[in-house]
Amino acid sequence: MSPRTRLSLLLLALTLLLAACVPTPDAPAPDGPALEETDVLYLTLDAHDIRWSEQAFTVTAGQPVTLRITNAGVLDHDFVLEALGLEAKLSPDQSIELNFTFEEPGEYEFLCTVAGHIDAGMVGVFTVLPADE
Ligand SMILES: [Cu+2]
Repeated sequence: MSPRTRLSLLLLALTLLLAACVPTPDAPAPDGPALEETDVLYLTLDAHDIRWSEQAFTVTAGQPVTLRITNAGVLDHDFVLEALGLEAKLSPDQSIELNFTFEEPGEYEFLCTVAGHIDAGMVGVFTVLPADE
């Protein structure tokens, strides 16, 4: 093996070694704020014609909630949680995500205000438990 070939092989080996050290793009992110996302409570709610898929949720005061609402019906619906000032209209097939936190324990009603839909049963309740329990 000539000295020149030997040098080439050495450079090749070094290149491969360096390539192995470069982090891949999908490597896990270092510890950070992302960890706190595990504290979020993910809930789903579907609007059908004419009822909610769920009529009762239980959450804890101070716990961040992400509620994904999908209009699975053919009528327009809306979601109103008056206690938190939340209002969202949903066309058929539309999905939305609402992020909110109940600060105080209690019972909080949610409903669909489209005419006749409350009477049909599009009303439900969040029961919020004290954080200490
Ligand atoms: Cu409705």
